[in-house]
Amino acid sequence: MKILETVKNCKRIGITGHKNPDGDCAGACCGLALFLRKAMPGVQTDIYLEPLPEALFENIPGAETILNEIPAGTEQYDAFIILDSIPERTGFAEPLFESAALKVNIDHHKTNPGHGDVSYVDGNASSTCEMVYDVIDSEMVDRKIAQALYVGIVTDTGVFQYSNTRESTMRLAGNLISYGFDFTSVIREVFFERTYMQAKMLGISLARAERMMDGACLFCSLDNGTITRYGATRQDFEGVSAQMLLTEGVDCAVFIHETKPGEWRASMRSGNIVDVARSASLFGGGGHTRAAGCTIYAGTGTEFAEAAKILLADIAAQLEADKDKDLKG
Ligand SMILES: [Mn+2]
Repeated sequence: MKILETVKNCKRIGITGHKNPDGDCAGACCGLALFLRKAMPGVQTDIYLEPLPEALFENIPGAETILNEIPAGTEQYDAFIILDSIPERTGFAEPLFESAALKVNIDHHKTNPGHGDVSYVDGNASSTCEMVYDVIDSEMVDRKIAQALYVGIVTDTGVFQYSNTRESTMRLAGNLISYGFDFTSVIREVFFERTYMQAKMLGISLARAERMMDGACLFCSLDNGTITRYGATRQDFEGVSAQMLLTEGVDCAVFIHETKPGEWRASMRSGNIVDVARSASLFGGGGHTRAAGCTIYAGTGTEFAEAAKILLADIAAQLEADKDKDLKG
């Protein structure tokens, strides 16, 4: 797929990603928008996303042009592109996709069946940013586009440590840094640096985490009372499950926090065995084999405990099945 062919003759193009945008989603939206604005100068290209965390806003070129709401009187788009997401997860911009003349969907989540008139889904791609690089014309890439896409690759590969990192991912990253942006500070600010509140919430989560399944699973849940007492919000828990996974002997980390009363967000990471996308799908969630999430609606503590039991039973079953496989050689 080449995006310029797909959207040729379009005069108004809209782009969005998923709710609670991360580096890949925001980097892909901005990178693609910067390219389209350059390649199709007479065309209006708008980006719709929820407000970005500060580190992403500061490090993704083009982020200052993101619209956080639909301006009054916005007309139908000739083409509307959803990146790194399915339509249901896009949030406030979804009606713009539904009403667009041409609907395009580009995503690397293997659970996405593909939506719209033209879709490009590659579950093996490290990131949607890697796929965006594929669909744009490489000779038009500049330092800003390169940096936006680099942010997404760094985010979704955990700075090239996750198993979704391919040789082609490294080659592309090498190509992107040749445009000369300050990749050292990009990596630090986008991936490793935490806000004070994030550091605090990480500390609390790690202190409360419990080992299960002979130490192969690390589990932590925080209820809304605890979270509001500290004044934390969802973004303050970014990276907790990934950090939990770095504990010796752990193959699966499950971090669940109650975002608002009765609504629990589960974030899961795994090392080599557990397919957390499968476990997340039990509650209508999804993601990748090694990183996935879902939302659990449970009004009472008992309801939540029951739901958590179902999730953990699936993880235990997968670990058990792997053990059997080992025994059989
Ligand atoms: Mn992604």
